[in-house]
Amino acid sequence: MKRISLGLLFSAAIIFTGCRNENQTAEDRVEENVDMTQENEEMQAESTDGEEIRVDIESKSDSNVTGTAVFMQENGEVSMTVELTGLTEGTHAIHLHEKADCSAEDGSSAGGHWNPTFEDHGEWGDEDGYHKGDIGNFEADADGNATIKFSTDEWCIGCDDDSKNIVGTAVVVHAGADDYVSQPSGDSGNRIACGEVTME
Ligand SMILES: [Cu+2]
Ligand SMILES: [Zn+2]
Repeated sequence: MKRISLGLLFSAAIIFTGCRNENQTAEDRVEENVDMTQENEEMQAESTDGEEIRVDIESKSDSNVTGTAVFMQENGEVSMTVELTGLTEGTHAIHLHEKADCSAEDGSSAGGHWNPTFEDHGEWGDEDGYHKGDIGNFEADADGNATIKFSTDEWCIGCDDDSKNIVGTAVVVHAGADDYVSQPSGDSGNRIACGEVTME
């Protein structure tokens, strides 16, 4: 009998100590998470996973170009699908511009390229820099149609990080191709279509 109760007491002591240690570790973990949330912008981006924006793209500069853009955020990445009709066959540039304002007949109201990180214009991913709106060039087929797919973890939809949040920009399609070199916008010609990226 004596042996058993001693044994029980011993086990109870171990369990008690065990619990205390676990609690301390859990508290440490919570503190670590708070630090990471403050420093790690990607974790903030993940918090807007599931957000989706549908954009109507209207013609500009007397073009016949219309279409839609859909942006969706999943696993900290934003995917974009743009469908356009009414284009001339060949290469055209598409960018995000800095203002969700397509009111001007020539699309100039959308401002310059969206460039929240203050870099030079360039080809997406260029080590010498590029705008966060520098999506690049695409091809329209002989019928004037094009589907453009793009995805990146350098954007988010509505997160707190202004260097990633695409809400408040505009999708702009150009008459010509982006040369990826000319400043500040790649010499891409007239703005022939525009769509405001907003969360109504
Ligand atoms: Cu542009
Ligand atoms: Zn640019």
